[in-house]
Amino acid sequence: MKRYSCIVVILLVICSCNLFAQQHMQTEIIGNAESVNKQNNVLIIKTKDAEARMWVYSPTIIRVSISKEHSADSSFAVIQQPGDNLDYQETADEITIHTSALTLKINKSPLRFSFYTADGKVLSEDDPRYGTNWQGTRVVNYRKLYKDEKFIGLGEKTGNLNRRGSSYVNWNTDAPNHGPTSDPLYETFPFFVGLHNGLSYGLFFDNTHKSYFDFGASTDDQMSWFGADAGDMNYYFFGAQSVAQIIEDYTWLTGRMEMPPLWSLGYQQCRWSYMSAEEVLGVAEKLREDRIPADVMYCDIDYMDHYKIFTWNKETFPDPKAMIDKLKSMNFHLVTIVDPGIKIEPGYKQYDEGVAKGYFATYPDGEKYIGSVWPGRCHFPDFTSKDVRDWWGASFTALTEPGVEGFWNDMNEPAAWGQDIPWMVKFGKYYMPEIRNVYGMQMAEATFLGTKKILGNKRPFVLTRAAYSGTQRYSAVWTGDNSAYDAHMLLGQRMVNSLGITGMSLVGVDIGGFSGNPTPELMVRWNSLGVYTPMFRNHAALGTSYREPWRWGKENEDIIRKDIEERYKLLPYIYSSYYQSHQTGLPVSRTLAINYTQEDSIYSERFQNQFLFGDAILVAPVESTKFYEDVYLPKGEWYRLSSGEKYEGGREVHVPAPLTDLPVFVKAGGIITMQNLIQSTNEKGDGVLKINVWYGSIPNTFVYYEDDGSSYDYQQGTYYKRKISFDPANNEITLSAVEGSFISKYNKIELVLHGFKDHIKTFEVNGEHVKLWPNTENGTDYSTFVNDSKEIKIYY
Ligand code: MIG
Repeated sequence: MKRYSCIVVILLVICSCNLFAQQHMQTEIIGNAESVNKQNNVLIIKTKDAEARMWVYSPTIIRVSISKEHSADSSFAVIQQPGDNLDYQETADEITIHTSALTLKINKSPLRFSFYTADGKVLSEDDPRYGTNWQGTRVVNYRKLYKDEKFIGLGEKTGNLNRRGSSYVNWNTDAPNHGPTSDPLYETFPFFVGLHNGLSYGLFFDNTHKSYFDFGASTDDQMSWFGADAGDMNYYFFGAQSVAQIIEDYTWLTGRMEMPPLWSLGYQQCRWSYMSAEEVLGVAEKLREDRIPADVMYCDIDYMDHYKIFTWNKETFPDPKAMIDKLKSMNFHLVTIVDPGIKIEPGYKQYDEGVAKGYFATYPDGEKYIGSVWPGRCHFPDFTSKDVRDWWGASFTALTEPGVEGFWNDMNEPAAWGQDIPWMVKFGKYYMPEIRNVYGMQMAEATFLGTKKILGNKRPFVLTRAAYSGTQRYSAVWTGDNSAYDAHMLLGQRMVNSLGITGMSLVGVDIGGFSGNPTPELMVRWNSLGVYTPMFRNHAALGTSYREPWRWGKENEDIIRKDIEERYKLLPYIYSSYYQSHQTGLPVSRTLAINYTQEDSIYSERFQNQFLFGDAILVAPVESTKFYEDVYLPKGEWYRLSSGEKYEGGREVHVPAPLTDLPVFVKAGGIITMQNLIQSTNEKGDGVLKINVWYGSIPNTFVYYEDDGSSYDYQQGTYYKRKISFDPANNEITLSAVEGSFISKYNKIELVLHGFKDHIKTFEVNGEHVKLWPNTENGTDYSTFVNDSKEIKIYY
């Protein structure tokens, strides 16, 4: 009884304190410009209580940072510096910053910011009444909302492609049972693209605190707003006039992915958990035996000794090196999981070292924070410190020495049972609320840079669950614990497409659904979609039914095999698409909003899951219970990949969608490089590169890219790159001279022409008549010639 009354008293005190705080939590408005001055490349405007700073990063990127204190100015996401020039004009009422592409008009009283194109069209403006202000430590920006305005982006978020009328919170969270509307999830990407009046702009709110985005959901559709619990109103405004260019600018600012190891693009087999070396090897052997192409096996948490990171269970995995050698001899690579929590156990290396060096998160008085996760009671490394990251990175020798090449970072929201690490816990100089959203990214950075160093000239593969803007520099992501039902499969696809807008190209979902048990139909359908998912991984939770391809009966296994085979045939195209991500930031899976921004139908709930896979392929996801589907084909002409059937776009079509044939289309003029079947990316294959071109009336180009798929030599020019151009007006297909010093593994080229029949008059390769063969099976025409590195001109 005494104890209870004590609690009641404490509660009363807390409540009244809260009331008191609320009464005194005023809305502070930003006020008027009182002074304006330029210091080098930054324009500084002071109001009574705040200060706004502006920098020009490029003609299409202007940064605005409004603060009451402007202490340290650092970013986890941004890797660029502002330009060294800034032009502005000042009148009695207004200050104007101009670039060749963008105008920022700043109203002085009250201080408001509005962005225009260079020719004066409104892109986006502060709400004239409220603009930026504070409520306590919370900083908020209210913006005008235009009648026709749509919003896309925010990365891994549930809900619709068009985020108008929805609101979201960024607070990295372990969300094991999330559904199609849950929020927040594991990752934070505070970047969105606004679209209205045929115009586009992007906005990146670089603030790591818990943040909020409301696209008219809670304002009677009068304003949109975003803000954070604390920190500065610090945003980058992007004014490029295409979604693709905005993505290019955003990834210029926050970085792009390196070339991934080719093996990571093959089929990946995972499960929580394959419990022993025997089981891992058994699954790998069965994949080979059944001739299911595959490249990757995983070890989930049970390979460890009592879940202690950087250890192996001596009973179930007695000789990791022997196991991995065996896997390698079968052309498999191994990925192992690591969690951040370090078990409290004197004598355990990482625990002893971490304690000795003070590498763990603490309470304000220096006492080490303890949270419980899989290993039991744990401490958590402070990944915001470079020393800690280096230490963590170097610890991977325990995994790399026996031969692990892929590193899966889980539970890094960070998750601990109870899911609410107290706010007063400190990571170096940061309190929990400021660091939570970047913790996973910092762990991924440590893992990537550490393993890269250990592996020498070999590319590591890193996969992380939690992330923040910029994570594409270090790691792939997956969408966490999804569930085995159709709506979740479709949600996953939207999240993959949305992550692409925010710079994450190498993205996967658990094919088959992590929680629950898929029906055979769902498994088959989801696997067929997995072919066109940037990272293709089959994974399942502890206690669920087994998901491997042979678990579904012979007939279904045959469909699954055929689909995985298609993935392997497409790898020369997929790998080139990753080169595009590496070069420009454009993702491999692209919401149609990137290329067909102005076609309204693509935002409808019926078609919003569709996407382009690379430049030329359009995929329409279909539930496992439907065998016909309505598909919206954007303007232009399209061919069904499986049948060659031609469709006029700019309209919806009703097409068959049996489990054996997901609706996949190729754009007229599309160029797709393929290879003949291999069982793993380690296999050399038959040396034939198939260049497929689908006839169309509009010229097109494709950059074909190849390198050794595993080293960093490409950064020194050891790659093979050529531009393939299709020019229907001149009846020409040209392969430019090869750039780079890499020798292609394909010594022959097979050119496959789809739908060209009526347009072929002759067939010449570099001026010489060459035989063109009709393929009666699929109606294409093909010809084979030597893969010469000089320019190759084909005339038909
Ligand atoms: O508390 O390592 O999302 O992919 O299989 C669950 C076990 C921990 C969550 C991951 C999931 C993984 C599982 N992990």
